Amino acid sequence: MKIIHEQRIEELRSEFDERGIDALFVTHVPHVAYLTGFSGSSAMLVLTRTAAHFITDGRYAEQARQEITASGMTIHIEREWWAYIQEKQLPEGATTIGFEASHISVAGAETMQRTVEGRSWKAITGMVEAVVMVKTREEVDCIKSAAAIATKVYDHVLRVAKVGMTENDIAAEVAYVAKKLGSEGEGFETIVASGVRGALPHGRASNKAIRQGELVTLDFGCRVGGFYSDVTRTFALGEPAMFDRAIFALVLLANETGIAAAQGGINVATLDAAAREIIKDAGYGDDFAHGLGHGLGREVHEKPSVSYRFPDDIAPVGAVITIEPGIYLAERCGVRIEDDVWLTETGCEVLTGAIPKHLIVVE
Ligand SMILES: [Mn+2]
Repeated sequence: MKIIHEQRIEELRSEFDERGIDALFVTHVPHVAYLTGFSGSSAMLVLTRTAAHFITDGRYAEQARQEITASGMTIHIEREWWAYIQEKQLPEGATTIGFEASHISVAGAETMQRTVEGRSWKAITGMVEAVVMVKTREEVDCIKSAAAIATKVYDHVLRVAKVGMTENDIAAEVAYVAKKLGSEGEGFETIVASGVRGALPHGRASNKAIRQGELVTLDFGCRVGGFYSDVTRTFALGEPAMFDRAIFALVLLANETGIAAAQGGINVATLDAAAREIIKDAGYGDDFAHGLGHGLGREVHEKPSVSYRFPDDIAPVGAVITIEPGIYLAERCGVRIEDDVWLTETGCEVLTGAIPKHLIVVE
């Protein structure tokens, strides 16, 4: 991993001229992790053309020394980062400093610019994102391990689910089993949306009891080595209505069509359209009210956003993205089916392929 951290830093430096900067402050902690391997929750990086300074506080001193292996990286342990940077006159020799405009508060940026004196500033967006979008095999192996846990969790849910259980009961099983199987954390609150609540794309589990014949949409994340899997499956408790089955079949076809179209270098709006067309053609275009997917890695939602909203964006070879079409029908039902895929030159590797996605009817 040492090599990849150094490569990513070199890639960032190679864009300094184009961006009009001669130093970069990386303040988004997941980005710091992608560039250094550091797994703690508080750190920043100061990059110049020739130097790399990693700054964390005393809680992480030992961890930083263990985890940071990139050569040429100086570790600093300090609590008041801006004052320290000013005192040490970092970044050495830089006149224009780029900072991650999407990852610093207005108050934080004001303090930074007031404390670090005598430099000019440039708000930077999307620069680190573009570099860390491309995942290494080791990183993808972590997502695969997280997906393997998800496979077992879903199998467990199908074995214990029964009519009369609440959505919270299901969410509790997911949390318990995932943790027992080695998941480091959930990443987001587990979504369990049954029956009419299925119409809420982000319906957090509630105290609603699940009734006979209802569809249940389960969306949950597991984490291994700092990397997430993000999976949605829809199953039925007892035989569902023919109509619900038809909606399910449509979403499954859209999911499979999206996966078949997924390929490194594809325009995200084109990929979104491939799956969306299936749902649109059937007359449910307005009921699929979100993008097809999103990048996945150290964060549950990363770039690229796989959506019609970003017609200029490309999903590069090496990106891990989700493919998650859904149909949400108010006062009726909802279905979403989500897989995680790693984009290659010729197509994609499905990382969640072991998790059954045909309509399972739990009796
Ligand atoms: Mn997702």
